[in-house]
Amino acid sequence: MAMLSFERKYRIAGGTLVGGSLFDFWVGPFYVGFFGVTTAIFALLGTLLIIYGAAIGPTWALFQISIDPPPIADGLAFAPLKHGGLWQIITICALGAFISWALRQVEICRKLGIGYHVPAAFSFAILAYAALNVFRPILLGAWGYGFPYGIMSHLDWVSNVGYQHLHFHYNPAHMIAVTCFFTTTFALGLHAGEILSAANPGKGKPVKYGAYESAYFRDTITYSIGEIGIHRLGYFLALNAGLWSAICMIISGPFWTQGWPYWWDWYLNLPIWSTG
Ligand code: 07D
Ligand code: 07D
Ligand code: 07D
Ligand code: 07D
Ligand code: BPH
Repeated sequence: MAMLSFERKYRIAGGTLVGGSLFDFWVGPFYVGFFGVTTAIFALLGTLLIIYGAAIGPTWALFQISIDPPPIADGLAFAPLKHGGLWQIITICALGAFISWALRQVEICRKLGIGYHVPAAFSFAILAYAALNVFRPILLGAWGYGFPYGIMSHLDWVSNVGYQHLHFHYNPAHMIAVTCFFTTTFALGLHAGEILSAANPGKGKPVKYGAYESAYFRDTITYSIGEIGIHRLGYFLALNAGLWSAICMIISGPFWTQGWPYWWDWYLNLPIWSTG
């Protein structure tokens, strides 16, 4: 693959967190690094274990393959390989691969001399995964509360856990998370549309720039958040989508055991309704 002259300039030694210059090289376009090696090991092992789990399981139908966690009765103990042990090792591999991937991103940032915003954002996705399959099961006392690794089976899990709380939409942290997801898409729709419209003004017309973009939003909604502002807003919304998702699940079970509609009883119990 052709290398940009810019890339040649920045492909320099140093900036690694671990391993010094040992893995400080590129293979084609890929930076390797110590954490590239650990990502590859965890990812390969985890994937092979999923394939092994499928091989000893009942089906090769892609959508039906499922590697299940141990039964809830087993608590937090190590499980036999065929009864949840595979799920436990795959979970360790998955966390190892995700965290290694984030640390490799940190090393790339250090080489480029840029901030750590991307790995910081990815760590919110890792947090959401860990909330579901590490923190929540530990708080509830059994690995069996984690979600299974299967395309359809993990959807069954989401639905089941939702209905265990009667009506999951009533979870207030879920509302905040959904609002953040909807608003992130909303903001990206506006921002991407705006940039594309300025870059594509029509055949023969000059490409437009920032002042036009701001003027468009001032005309439409009286206010433009600005060039840097829209990226700060997007970052804030996306990170909060991940954060409030993690929160909405950590509280479901460990801190609120009833159906979520009952949480709103505080509203019905406000003294204001019983006066007069
Ligand atoms: C587009 C980046 C690329 C990623 C892709 C996914 C695998 C799985 C493994 C066969 C946006 C690669 C897929 C590595 C192969 C085996 C064993 C990211 C993009 C293309 N889900 N989920 C999907 C995962 C959870 C939910 C699709 C992963 C939670 C719902 C895919 C995780 C809850 C729906 C998938 C995870 C949940 C899906 C598309 C981990 C709440 C759908 C994902 C590790 C978050 C949709 C059949 C996508 C679907 C879907 C993967 C966790 C809910 C299979 C890896 C438990 C409601 N999920 N998911 O585009 O079509 O992500 O399902 O946390 O409707 Mg899921
Ligand atoms: C419709 C908004 C249009 C807004 C307009 C503007 C004003 C002015 C003024 C502020 C489309 C209005 C402007 C009023 C205001 C001022 C000054 C946006 C619209 C024109 N689902 N589900 C979706 C997930 C489940 C169900 C879409 C996930 C359960 C139904 C999206 C999960 C069951 C419908 C989605 C999940 C269920 C949907 C929503 C997980 C419930 C829909 C986004 C993790 C038990 C809706 C077209 C959207 C749809 C829809 C996601 C679960 C039911 C893909 C992630 C299993 C009935 N779901 N869902 O559509 O498709 O935005 O609508 O479990 O109707 Mg779902
Ligand atoms: C932030 C742009 C500004 C918009 C704002 C919303 C009103 C309603 C009316 C009290 C991203 C203004 C609110 C005008 C006031 C009365 C009677 C956009 C931003 C500030 N929903 N929905 C919300 C609407 C649908 C679903 C919140 C509208 C479908 C789920 C808000 C429509 C389905 C959840 C809201 C619409 C669905 C919400 C935050 C129209 C599938 C939540 C919205 C006209 C899409 C979340 C309590 C947001 C929540 C939420 C408004 C349609 C599902 C009240 C106007 C029928 C699962 N919806 N919604 O951030 O907290 O949008 O609910 O189509 O969890 Mg909804
Ligand atoms: C967990 C993914 C992390 C991914 C990582 C990377 C690889 C590598 C390699 C491609 C967090 C993986 C990478 C494997 C791949 C290559 C090369 C992201 C994660 C680390 N809900 N709900 C959410 C809505 C309902 C329920 C979140 C909407 C029903 C439960 C979001 C609706 C009931 C859980 C959300 C709706 C219900 C959730 C998901 C509508 C079911 C969760 C986003 C419209 C009957 C989950 C932390 C997320 C959660 C979650 C949205 C409806 C139940 C806010 C829009 C009422 C049990 N719901 N939901 O978390 O919060 O992303 O998880 O009705 O567990 Mg909900
Ligand atoms: O590099 C990236 O993107 C190109 C990083 C990434 C990110 C980043 C990255 O920088 C950021 C900022 C985010 N994701 C942000 C977010 C959102 C907000 C915080 C949030 C909504 C989200 N990501 C969600 C998701 C989802 C959802 C919703 O389900 C998925 C599927 C992803 N993100 C996926 C990804 C990857 C494409 C990439 C990324 N987000 C991280 C790549 C990575 O970690 O690579 C190393 C690991 C492997 C190559 C494979 C590991 C294999 C395992 C060992 C075995 C599989 C186990 C797994 C648990 C099975 C699951 C089965 C399912 C059917 C349930």
